[in-house]
Amino acid sequence: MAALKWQVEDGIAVVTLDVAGKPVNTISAAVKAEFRSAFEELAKDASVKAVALFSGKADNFIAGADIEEFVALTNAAEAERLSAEGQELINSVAQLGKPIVAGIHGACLGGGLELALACTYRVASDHPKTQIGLPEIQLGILPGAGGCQRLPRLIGARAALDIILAGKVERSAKAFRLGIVDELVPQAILRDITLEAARRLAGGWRPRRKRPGGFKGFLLDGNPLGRRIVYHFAAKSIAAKTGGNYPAPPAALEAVRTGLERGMKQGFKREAQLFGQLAVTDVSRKLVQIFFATTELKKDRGAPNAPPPLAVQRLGIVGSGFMGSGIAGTAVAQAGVDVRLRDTELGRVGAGLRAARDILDDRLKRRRITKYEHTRLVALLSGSDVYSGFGRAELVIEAVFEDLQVKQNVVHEVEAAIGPTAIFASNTSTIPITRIAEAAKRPERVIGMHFFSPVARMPLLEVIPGAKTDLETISTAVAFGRRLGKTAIVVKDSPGFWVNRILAPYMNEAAHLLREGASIDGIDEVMTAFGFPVGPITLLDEVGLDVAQKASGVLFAAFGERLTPAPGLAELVKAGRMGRKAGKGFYRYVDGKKKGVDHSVYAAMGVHPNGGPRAAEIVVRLVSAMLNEAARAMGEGVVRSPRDGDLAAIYGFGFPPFRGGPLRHADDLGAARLVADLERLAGRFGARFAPCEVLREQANRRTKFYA
Ligand code: 3H9
Repeated sequence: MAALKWQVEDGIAVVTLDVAGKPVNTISAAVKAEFRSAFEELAKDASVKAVALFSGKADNFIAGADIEEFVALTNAAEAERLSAEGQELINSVAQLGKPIVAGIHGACLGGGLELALACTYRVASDHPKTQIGLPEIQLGILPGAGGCQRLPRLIGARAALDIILAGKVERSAKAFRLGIVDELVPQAILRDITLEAARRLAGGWRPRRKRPGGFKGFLLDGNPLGRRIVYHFAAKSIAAKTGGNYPAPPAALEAVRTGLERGMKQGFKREAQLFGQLAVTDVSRKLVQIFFATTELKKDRGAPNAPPPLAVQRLGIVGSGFMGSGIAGTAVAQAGVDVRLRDTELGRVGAGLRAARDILDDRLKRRRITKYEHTRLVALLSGSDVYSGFGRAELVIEAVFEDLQVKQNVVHEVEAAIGPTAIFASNTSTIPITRIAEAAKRPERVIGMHFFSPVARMPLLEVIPGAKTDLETISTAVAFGRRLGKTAIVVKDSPGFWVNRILAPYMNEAAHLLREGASIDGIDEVMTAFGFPVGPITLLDEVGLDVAQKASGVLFAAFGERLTPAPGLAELVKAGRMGRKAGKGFYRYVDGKKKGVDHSVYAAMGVHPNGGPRAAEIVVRLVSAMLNEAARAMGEGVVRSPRDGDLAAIYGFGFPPFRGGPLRHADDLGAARLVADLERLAGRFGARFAPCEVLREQANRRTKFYA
């Protein structure tokens, strides 16, 4: 079926793109061919004075080039050709000789925005679903259909690089402020305003654009000398953010720079060459795998044959501390549900509500929501020191003190207050859900929802069914987590679940390295160079040393010697060094900002930095410890698939995405090599490195996690 249709109304050709059988419009080879012939005809048709381009999808304009098509490419030359063809098509739009107006509602991304940028005028709906941007960098490529040329010319080098180099996607209001779209209108009048603009353009009117940015913009964007400063700082920022692990941002900078300094033609050529090189890199392949794995997960209900989820409109939260208030604020901000927060004292309830409101205030400040939305959402937050209002909640999440007895008491109290089908979720990080559910009258409605801190920012949610949890409870917890914007991964009810389990040996090993004379910042630097957003010692400070200590105690009790708690940690916790939240941990914190290493920690731990093991050994020990535990836990079915294990590690603690996740990385290293490394390490450091059965078997049979 044709994806493009058009009819001519009063001299305006109204073109609609609607790729049949797909939830979103993408630009595939077939769609390109249709565009080409359509635009040829429109150019020739004398009755057509202007064109208005719309999408036929309810909430999507164009999601970009078809990613499936470029992952099928096998060499750089083919990929370069794909980019050049994309540029040609979009150039033919720009050179149609008749004005074209894009009426944008829904995601307008990648190649979709590149097409819109070639139009004469852009009108966008102010709907939250209208997201505009160039996310290519997130896939390890660059905007390869002219985006690196047209966006800087439209909004200036600085603003364009800000979007291109980070792969940013903005709401339409921001895109309007930046000058990417010319008009911002309510969705209801998008069509009329777009057609009106087309009519005015047909009558000879031309838009006058003043580039935003004022005099500073002129100094930096408007002349070659100023732009050199912009390129210099962009290159510095790329190096700091990517540590040289991602080739796409420097390549995109080069494509932009070539175009601005040597002209569009040279710019297009370089853009296509660089696109070609990037599209076949291992980094891009890994990032694309993550995109498809994440997309696939969105459709997963969390268990085979799980029924549709319950619709959650009212949420009860017990415990108004840091986690409870974080969940409350996030639930209101993301899902717009009614939240009732309950704690034992009204003072605590008030503090929790204020903290939840802070999340909404922050969104308002960053212009993610309007004042009107803010007022509406704040009104959804309420609290009490009793369970009033819980009777109407479909879901209750507890975030009280991490103690089995306390949690069981809460189950008891909550069950007395809620309806018979309501679900009780525990935000525990260490206590088995099945034990918590032992106190429940309806254990089938009890589940774990392990959020990470700070809730508003951390993208992962571990969903943990207990032994008796029913399927609807699982699908409801998963679906609600997704509504909160989280990547929800179902994990087995076993100690540490997935994330804390595979982090434990990694954190412990970091403490062993400190004992052997490695420095705090030395370890962190080596691991950020490996690709983690922060090193293991900073991570300990972020998580809280007391929290880490508690988790490692639980894991030791469950798994014994190989997860013996990190040496020296207990002394630090005793001395009140809990990490960032206490203002002191391994690093110093002033007004919430991380300062340098607190050198007195070495003495407190009774260790002396003396250079310690070499960087390569630090990496091998830390990474092998984690991969070994991940393989073992995978073998025990702690996660349902390698996909889930990898996504949880990437979203949970930032396992380097360009390495694809711990299990994908283990596959890349190969089980035989990993086993050999682990045996060598076990020989030197003891049984904690003994390779697990899963890896041994893979080495023997030459198998992998991913087929
Ligand atoms: C590009 O444009 C390169 C150019 O610069 C140069 C070229 C020369 N391709 O996420 P959803 C599928 S690179 C193929 O669940 P949502 C997706 O896999 C591209 N398929 O929906 C899923 O398939 P299925 C730059 C795509 O409403 C279905 O659509 N663009 C593509 O939650 C529904 O997806 C991007 O990186 C695609 N481009 O979110 C944008 N996009 O049903 C990537 C989607 O079979 N896409 N699919 O499982 C997104 O960010 C989200 O999908 C979007 C919708 C926000 C659009």
